[in-house]
Amino acid sequence: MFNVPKDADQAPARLERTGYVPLTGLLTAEGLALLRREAARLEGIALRRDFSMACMDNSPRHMTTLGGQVIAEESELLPRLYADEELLSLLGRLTGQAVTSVPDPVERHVLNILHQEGDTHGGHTDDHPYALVLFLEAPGRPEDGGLLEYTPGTPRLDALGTPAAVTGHHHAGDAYLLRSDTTAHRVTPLTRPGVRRTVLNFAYTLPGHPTHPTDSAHQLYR
Ligand SMILES: O=C(O)CCC(=O)C(=O)O
Ligand SMILES: [Fe+2]
Repeated sequence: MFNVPKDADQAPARLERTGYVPLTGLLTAEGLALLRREAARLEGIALRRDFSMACMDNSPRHMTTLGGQVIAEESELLPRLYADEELLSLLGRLTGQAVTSVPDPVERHVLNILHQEGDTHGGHTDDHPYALVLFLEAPGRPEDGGLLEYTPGTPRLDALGTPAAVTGHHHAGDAYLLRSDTTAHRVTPLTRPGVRRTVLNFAYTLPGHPTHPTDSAHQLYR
């Protein structure tokens, strides 16, 4: 399922410095094919969301989502992969910390699909320290949008869209790891029809890490 990144040992320092580590080609070709089939099946029961997230500066949500609680009922593969020992050990190496699963089933593993022109996952921080985002479909060119934008060293949403923010383009089969509770982040709008961006987001926490739950996940993944 996973190719071990070559520079995994440099990841903890990079995460500490910037909050972000790209994991180019993390998924094997077979792993990507398997996850794409699973996501296509689950998309049939996913729900369209179009609203502003009040607790995140009214940032926009225009996307189709499926929450972890539904995924746990409908998918055997995704909960198994989320808790996979090999994956947890890789995440331990990449973070330099003993990451564990998050208690809230809604947030553990979610499916996010941007599939219409203008679709965007607006600015926010996550409730849990780490997000592993796996790309199953992605726009081929940065001009098509769907870029990750994040703000090294700050959770301030108003730093998004300023020179302090950094963008990253990813291809299907790529992934990234984000220190997602203390780094503001968003996905830029798709700029044309016919372009799709599908990700799985696996959330992880640390032993004894305080949770500061917001209502945002439950609004997006009802
Ligand atoms: O799709 C992405 O790259 C980010 C997803 C995300 O931030 C989230 O699900 O909380
Ligand atoms: Fe996020």
